[in-house]
Amino acid sequence: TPFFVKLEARCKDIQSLLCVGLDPHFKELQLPATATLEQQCDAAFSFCKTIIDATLQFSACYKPNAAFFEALGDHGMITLKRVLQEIPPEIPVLLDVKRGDIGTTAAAYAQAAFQHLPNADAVTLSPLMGWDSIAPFVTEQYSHKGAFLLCKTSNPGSNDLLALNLSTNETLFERIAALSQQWSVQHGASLGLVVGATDASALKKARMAAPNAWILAPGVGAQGGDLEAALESGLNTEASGMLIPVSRGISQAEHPRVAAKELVDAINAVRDKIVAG
Ligand code: OMP
Repeated sequence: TPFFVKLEARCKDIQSLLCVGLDPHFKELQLPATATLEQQCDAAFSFCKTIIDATLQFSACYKPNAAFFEALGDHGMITLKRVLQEIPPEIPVLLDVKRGDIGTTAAAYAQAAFQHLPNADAVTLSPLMGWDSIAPFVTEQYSHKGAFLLCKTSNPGSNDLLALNLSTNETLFERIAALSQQWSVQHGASLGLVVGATDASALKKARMAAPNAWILAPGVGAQGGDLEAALESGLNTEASGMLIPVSRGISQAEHPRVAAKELVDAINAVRDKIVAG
């Protein structure tokens, strides 16, 4: 099944655009500073499993960030694999790796993601090196996989480069949005965009440049993004086409299940308002 077909089916099935982040920050594992790597891996696994179990019925997609597992060394990758095995097969998994390199190297990164973690359905990528750096993740043997391209990220530094004006009278991030649509059509690739929920105006512009793209909009919760404004700017004409990833906003809540449900309800309230016109 192509990635976006699987994602759309899941979103419809449970009426949710919430993407639950699995980011086992060391600080959240409640371990002493002297904990061994093995203890950290065990705690990271339990942390993720607790979040998965609490949010199963609300999660359209899970997004583990590979950084927190790579930080745990050899055993970290095994831990990541174990975490992915806890996710039921009908729920898409977006592996957050933010790769971007020349084609041959990108092919090795694609293998690292999809060969060794077969439950990963899609990845995050930096598009700044162009189509040949993206192709290995979403064509040929991986043509059923998906990729979200960093377009206008949620962090303050995203204005340093991504918001610059080009001589073509558009910003760099708008060019990325338009290019991703072009690549999707030209190569039959499943490409979405990452546009931070911290910048509603950028979301509006990215949506205009890529009317059909799935947009992943991080920044709700710990980074202070305005959920309603983000949705109003980024949803497509069918009040869909957007995933809201939340990591700390769920993991640090007193009751992750309640936090996830409240997020889904808040998202759907905006969607209903849009549908009602
Ligand atoms: P919280 O702020 O705790 O919800 O975590 C945000 C997650 O989304 C982290 O895993 C980030 O790496 C990721 N993220 C951003 O915060 N900003 C971006 O622009 C892009 C991503 C991402 O690609 O997911």
